[in-house]
Amino acid sequence: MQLYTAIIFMWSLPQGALSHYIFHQFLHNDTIFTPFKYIRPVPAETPLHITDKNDIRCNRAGANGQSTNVLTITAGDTVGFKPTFWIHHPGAYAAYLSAVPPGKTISNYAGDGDWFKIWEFGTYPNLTAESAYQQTWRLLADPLTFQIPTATPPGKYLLRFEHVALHLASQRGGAEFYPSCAHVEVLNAGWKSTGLSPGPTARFPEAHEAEEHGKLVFNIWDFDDVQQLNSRKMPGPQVWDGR
Ligand SMILES: [Cu+2]
Repeated sequence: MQLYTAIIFMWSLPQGALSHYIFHQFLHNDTIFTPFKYIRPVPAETPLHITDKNDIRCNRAGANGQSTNVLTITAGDTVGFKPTFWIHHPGAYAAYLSAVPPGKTISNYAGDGDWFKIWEFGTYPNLTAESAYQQTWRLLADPLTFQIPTATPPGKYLLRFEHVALHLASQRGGAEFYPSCAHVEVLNAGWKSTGLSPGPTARFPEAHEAEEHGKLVFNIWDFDDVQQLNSRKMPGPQVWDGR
């Protein structure tokens, strides 16, 4: 109980009292790259709020693209994002792809097009009201890794990683966003079009602005609501099923 109280206190500290974090290192299979290699630069660790509008796409200046590095990867590969500091805010994680539209380059694409979700992570499974918080939320300094779906159409994409911190989300505007965008070109030799585009898709910040109660305005300190997050009431659209 003492640890529980200490953690709540820490999460409740005013901004600036404790470092926040950003996701600044990209991972591909067994390699972790240097900060901002393949990831658009992020100028500060300060979290974003829904009022930050278009910056929610790729984090402040990153929305306009500055990195010229594009990493070539293959559908099915493992990729990941590593934070600058241990993640101390409970919340949800997701990764999205958005194809660079015709007439744009990967560097000048602002991320204002359609995104489809390829991965998400909420709480660890089998949550009970008695679970310790470390066993409920993923709160580590390790990279978060996931797979590029094997059915991903080949092409150049912005790969958007997002952590939505929910510790202050019991009030509208309280959710904190920690997005980062990587530049990737996905190869997929065996790919055949099904005639369908990956989806459902969403746009940012519109998707998050429209999230109803229980997704972004959400009291994680109410265990009944935590149970709902555990049952996949996640921010953003459904994960693409790969078809
Ligand atoms: Cu913080």
